[in-house]
Amino acid sequence: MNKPLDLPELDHPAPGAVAIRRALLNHLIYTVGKDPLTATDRDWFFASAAVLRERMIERWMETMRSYYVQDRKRVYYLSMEFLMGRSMMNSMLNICCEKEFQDALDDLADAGLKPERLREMEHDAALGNGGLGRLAACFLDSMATLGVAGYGYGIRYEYGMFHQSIEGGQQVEHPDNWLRYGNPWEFPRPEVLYPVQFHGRVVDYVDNHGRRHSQWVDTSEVMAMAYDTPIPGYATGTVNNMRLWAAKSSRDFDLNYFNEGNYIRAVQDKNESENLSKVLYPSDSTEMGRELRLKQQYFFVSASLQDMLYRFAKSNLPLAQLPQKVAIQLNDTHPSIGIAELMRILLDLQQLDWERAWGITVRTFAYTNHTLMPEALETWPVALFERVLPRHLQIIYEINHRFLKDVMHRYPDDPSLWRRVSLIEEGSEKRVRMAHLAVVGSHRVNGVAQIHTRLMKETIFADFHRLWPDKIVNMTNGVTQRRWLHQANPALSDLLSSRIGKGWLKDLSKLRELTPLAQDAPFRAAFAQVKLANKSRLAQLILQRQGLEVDPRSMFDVQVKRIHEYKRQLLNVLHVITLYNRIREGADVPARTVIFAGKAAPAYHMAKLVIRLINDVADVVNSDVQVRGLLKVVFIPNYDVSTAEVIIPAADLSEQISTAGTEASGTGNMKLALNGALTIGTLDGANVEMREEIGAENFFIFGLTADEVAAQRAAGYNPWLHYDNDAQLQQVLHMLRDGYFSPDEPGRYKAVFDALTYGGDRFMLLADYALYVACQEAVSALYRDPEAWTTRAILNVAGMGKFSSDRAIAQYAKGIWNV
Ligand code: 4GP
Repeated sequence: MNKPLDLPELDHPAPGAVAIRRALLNHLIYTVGKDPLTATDRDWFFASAAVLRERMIERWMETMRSYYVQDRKRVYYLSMEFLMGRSMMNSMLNICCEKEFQDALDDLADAGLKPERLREMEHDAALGNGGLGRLAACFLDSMATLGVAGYGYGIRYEYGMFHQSIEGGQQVEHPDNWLRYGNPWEFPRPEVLYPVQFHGRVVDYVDNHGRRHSQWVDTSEVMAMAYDTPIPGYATGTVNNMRLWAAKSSRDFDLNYFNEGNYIRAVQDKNESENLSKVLYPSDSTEMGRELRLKQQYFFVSASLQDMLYRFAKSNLPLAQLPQKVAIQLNDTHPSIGIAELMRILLDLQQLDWERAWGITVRTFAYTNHTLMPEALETWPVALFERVLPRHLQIIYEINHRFLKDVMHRYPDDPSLWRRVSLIEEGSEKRVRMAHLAVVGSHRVNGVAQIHTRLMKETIFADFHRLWPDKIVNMTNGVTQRRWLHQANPALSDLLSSRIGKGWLKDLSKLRELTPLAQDAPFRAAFAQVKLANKSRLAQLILQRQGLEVDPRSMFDVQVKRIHEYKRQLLNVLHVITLYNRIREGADVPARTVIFAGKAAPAYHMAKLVIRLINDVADVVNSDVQVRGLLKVVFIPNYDVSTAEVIIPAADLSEQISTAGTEASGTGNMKLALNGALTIGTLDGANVEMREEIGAENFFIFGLTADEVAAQRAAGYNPWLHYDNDAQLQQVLHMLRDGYFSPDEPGRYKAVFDALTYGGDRFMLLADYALYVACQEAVSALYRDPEAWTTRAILNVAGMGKFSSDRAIAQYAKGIWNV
């Protein structure tokens, strides 16, 4: 039982802290329904959320009202994923004066409240897989901060990204029942309800004026119900909205069944339609050709478009003006069915003619591509489309017909071009190419880093680039410094602000002012002190979660991201084994703790095998006395936004080692550098631009360039050449092949050996291995000189000003949305 308490008595209350304290108690009692005497940590969390929410609501309403009154152009960010993480600290910063809230919480300690425990009570909102979903969350934060009238639209999955545990070294997936205790940030809107149709058939008819029309009939319906979450901007009154859709059955009582007395069947059907928003598909950068996935896409896009058009209708403007009032951003191809859906609405429901409908559609939509990997470009079997969305298939055929007519007109002698750009892939099974639909139906297509945009123009979208040289543009990614520096790393935030003021929170380019401080010894000492404290915090977490002791003075070498072959966690492992062998041979190297974290798609066998390998290597290395504490390997389970907030501020070295030309941008690379980690990486994605900003002398680059990778592939890359000429590499590969790390099952990693050799080494690990190992030696050498290391770490932070999502959003606003 907690101690009884007297109402507000603060020693030196910050203004407002008293009121917050009172509000906390009030909400604990009247909203949560708990006596302070028996309140749990979770009760206090819900009380805190209620207080913060309350303070957001008026500004939220005021913001929505002002958009309406000013008739602002709206930006709709359509995304299958929003990886929000926790919201409490963010709301505190953006809404409520953090300091006062903290004071109020601290003052309630004698009432049993433990501020640090309270934070942990919040379940991550993990409605996303990785970079794409987290980018959407950063963008919402920046749109609100910049006062862009931006709305996030997506799906309210009942189960988010699976929870990962490691059992016997292997990934095991568990459902993420994130709504179990309720979600205090959302507002259910049972009255905001739209029907979404599926299946059925198309009938044609002729109207009184002799014009032909189509109608989609005999469909089955699912209802989409809105849940709204306020998105507060930083240091502004703006509070935007994220609206997520949940599927509800359209018939709580199907009369037919009811009459038959088949009550159970009626309820069963209801559950089936509600399955639509049940679970997030847990694969990133890979196509998921499942019917449920296509239905999820159409479900949320249809509801979102109905909602936008309802809002637009209130302005009483003609539909021709839609592009002046509405910008729709497609976060990857996942929502690109929206192009066909808007056409259907304009043609079939609004009875516009094709040209006008098409003009409106193209000027409204824009599409962001997040990956060049061919297996990530979604295609759907025509047969599936025909069954689920027959009218949309017709419209896509018509779009394609008109588009190809134009292409044939311009390039009459190039039938292979017609085939390449067609929205329909011909073959044993005809398929709809969603990326082509997205490119053809958008006025702008953007990549997410300069090199990615260049490669888009040269490879996957080269033909489209020839057709429309102005359509493809670059919008380099960014991250929000409020979450990824200020919140995740409060000590560094305080240190920076003490020297350059707090302006960087709103204008990250201010970080440049840190440059001279790299030469200031006391500042360096303070900076190093903060890093060490963050490393100790992470060491604590590792000890708690894994019972493993790591030394905060060792170099924290970090690779945290989804597990994917192209990201080359395996190359990192090859280096770890190399280092292990050298240490056993007596080499003297600075101590390292190599930290991995990340989830593998449940059906991605090679990625799961890599997780197991990391854990097996960790077992061997961590228990080998000959290693003398010079090397530790850790796999931290269940990487999510909240875990990232602890790991990233503690990193010394950031591993960004994808095969050049495969990582579209990366955003973890930005978060790590922003927190003072030095990068070891390839010239891939945003690494290229980060190096430009930070200075090549402060950045560890190795390996083939994207052009060299392409050239070697074209010439017929042969991994055996590297194998034959490198004894050290052979030793490492043989240890894998022969079961050194899996004595209980010697053949366990034979498949890994085979993939790197006989299998052709798709991601060219062997080509980069020697350069990577040499570069790691340079890293180790620098780490031996702490002053030099810290100098460079500070210069890394100083160079990160460009990589704020505020800058990215400002560029979208100007270059794409015209707001
Ligand atoms: C990711 C890309 O892999 C990453 O390079 C990029 O930084 C991020 O999108 C945001 O643009 N892609 C995905 C995905 O997460 O699911 O395709």
